Amino acid sequence: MSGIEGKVVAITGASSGIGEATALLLAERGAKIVLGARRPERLEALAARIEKAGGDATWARTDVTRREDLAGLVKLARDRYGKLDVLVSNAGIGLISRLDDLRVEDWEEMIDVNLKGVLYGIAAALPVFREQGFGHFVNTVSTAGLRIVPLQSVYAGTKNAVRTISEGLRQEAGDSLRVTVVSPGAVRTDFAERMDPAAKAQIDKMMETALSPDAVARAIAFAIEQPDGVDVGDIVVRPTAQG
Ligand code: NJP
Repeated sequence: MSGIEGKVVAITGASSGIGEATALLLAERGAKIVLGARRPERLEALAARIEKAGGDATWARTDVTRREDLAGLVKLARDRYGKLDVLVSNAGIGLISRLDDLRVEDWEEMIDVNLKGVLYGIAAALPVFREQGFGHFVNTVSTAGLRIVPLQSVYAGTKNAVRTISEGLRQEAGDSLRVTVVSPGAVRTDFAERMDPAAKAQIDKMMETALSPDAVARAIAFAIEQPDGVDVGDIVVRPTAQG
């Protein structure tokens, strides 16, 4: 199937920022949306907003650090809509800091959410995509992995691990599945909220020229709307002002 109309798209990290903007854009263009994140009240409100605008959405509380939650999200898509066309693994956290600070728990949390969370999504969706004979993985990575800067090394490492795994997945996927990584630059979202003050200062500076999350949503839509045989592998969307 080409285009976006009628596609069933599950999105992790759908409760805010890029995930929320992607859900709204794809729903507006006729996709059926399966929303996942940990804050149910936000998912419920977003699903209601989509339905009020004439779209179709459902949701499930999904913590991507729990493998069974990803399995549940994929199952919800199939139970409710009969298939899953696209899994957008977008949930991510950026607990950036200097390595000297030894914030080992933050490192582990980023590995659990940004890396293992994507792997659990692959584990949940790949058998389904194989059985269906079609499917598309879209993974949100980062320009932090393209231009490595201080404070962001562990975050960038998790994102580049996903970049590497996505390329391996693409090569193993064969001719019926698609794999896309999207690297946002600075985007105005809640992303920096949990950062410590020194790290937040670095990000706040970048936020002065940050993009609206819609810019990344449009890139994701571009990858999804391509005809079946066209696999958009890698998209970088950054502000023109970003160095
Ligand atoms: O940030 P934010 P973005 N299980 O904080 C969810 C990447 N990125 O939209 O669970 C499930 O508004 C959280 O939901 P909740 C970034 O690395 C961004 O900017 O309800 N979900 C929320 O919906 C990330 O991969 C920038 O708290 C979990 C979402 O993740 C993606 O863009 C730059 C979760 C985060 O939304 C979206 O982030 C860049 C869990 N355990 C890459 N933990 C940027 N904004 O500048 C968190 O290069 N979430």
